[in-house]
Amino acid sequence: MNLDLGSGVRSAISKITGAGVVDEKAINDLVIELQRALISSDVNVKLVFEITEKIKEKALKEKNHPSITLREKIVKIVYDELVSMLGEKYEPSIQKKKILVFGLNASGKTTTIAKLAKFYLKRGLKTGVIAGDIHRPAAIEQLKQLSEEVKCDFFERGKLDPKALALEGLKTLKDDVVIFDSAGRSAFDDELKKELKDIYNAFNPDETFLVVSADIGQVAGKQAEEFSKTIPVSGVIITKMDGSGKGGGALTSTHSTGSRIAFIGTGEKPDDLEVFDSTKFISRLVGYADLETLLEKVKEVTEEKELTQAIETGAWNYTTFMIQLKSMRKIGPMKKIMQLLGLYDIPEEFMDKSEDKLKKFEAAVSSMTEQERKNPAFVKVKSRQERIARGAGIKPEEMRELVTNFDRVEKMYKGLKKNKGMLKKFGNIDLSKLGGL
Ligand SMILES: Nc1nc2c(ncn2[C@@H]2O[C@H](COP(=O)(O)OP(=O)(O)O)[C@@H](O)[C@H]2O)c(=O)[nH]1
Ligand SMILES: [Mg+2]
Repeated sequence: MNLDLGSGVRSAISKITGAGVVDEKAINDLVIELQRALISSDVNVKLVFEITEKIKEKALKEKNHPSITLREKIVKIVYDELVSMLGEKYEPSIQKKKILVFGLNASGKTTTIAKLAKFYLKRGLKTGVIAGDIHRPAAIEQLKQLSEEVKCDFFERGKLDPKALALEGLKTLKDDVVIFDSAGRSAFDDELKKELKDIYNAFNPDETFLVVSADIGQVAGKQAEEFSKTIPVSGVIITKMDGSGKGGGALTSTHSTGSRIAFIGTGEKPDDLEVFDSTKFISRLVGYADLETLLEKVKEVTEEKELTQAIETGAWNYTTFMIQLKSMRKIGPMKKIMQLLGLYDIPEEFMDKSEDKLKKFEAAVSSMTEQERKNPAFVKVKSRQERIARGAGIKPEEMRELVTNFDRVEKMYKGLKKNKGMLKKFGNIDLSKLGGL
């Protein structure tokens, strides 16, 4: 099964956001789906069970904050646990420095160096690269071409010994940022270890980046561990995140073996590099720009359900009324829909409420007490209306207008309820899809 991690995680979360009731079964469904998504992205099975066990425990035991729904709470728990699997955000220092890049053959070192050069150039630092892969004939030419493409300085001395090359390169290049492209091997052997140590001592880098391809999944962590026994690894760069189904394994194993992820490569072009930020990464994986948007989304879903319930039962209160007003504002020409349904007696004033009036209504509803919102009868009391209007900063007649409108809507839906056929017709319409009408 080739399950993309993002869609797997989204599908898992939908077991909660889309569930009729959030009960133990819904939580189990979420956990099973999440396990499936993570394992198929090559995340270590033991780690997956640890994480999902924690999610389950917190989801069932942790108390709800009064203003957060159970759904929101669970989504947030999942989000937090996923973020914790990946470690902290990397913050690249924008200053003069020497960077040594290393890793096995074809992991993406040379491509990544062009990306890094572009990254620092864009931030106003003069950048140059040293062609240190002297074992593969085409490697020097590849780096030369890339450096022309990103417009950074380039240094090579053919097959000169890498130690001498590092020293000469540093003397010749007068750049703020100097990046050394080292040779890989097909495996991590003694020859490579010795060469890396020599370069490290001669070049004396401020940062050392190990490049691994996402394709190797969990092996990334082991590799980082091995390399760091030879020279310090200040950060791991995981390339080919765009094309691999094993990215989850590469990311989590790197963090769990004690290395930090510095950048990720997301394509072959010099711009396809991202500073690694676990929070942003997970937000995107989950499918939302940030958690606030996520929570907002969850809220909307819940509101939609409440609204449907109010429509079906005819039991309105000021909370559902407000949701109704907001959703109508999104839909636009509600009148047209109503007419299509054969409902002509919608109060004109209600349909044509201006933005301004809507805001006033919203202000009024928010200065009601919870009790008033749930029991519209309370709002009929004049002294209460006066208090609400004062709290909302609106005129008493505007407050009365709100109450009148509420009564009309309630009556309309009660009428609809009697006409079951019509209600069914109405219920079958997916309001969210009518935005373009
Ligand atoms: N799709 C994709 N391809 C990449 C990425 N990084 C590198 N590559 C490709 O991987 C191959 C090996 O890259 P190269 O930089 O030559 O690896 P090196 O041997 O470690 O220097 C090349 O075909 C690159 O275009 C990436 O982030 N995404
Ligand atoms: Mg190379």
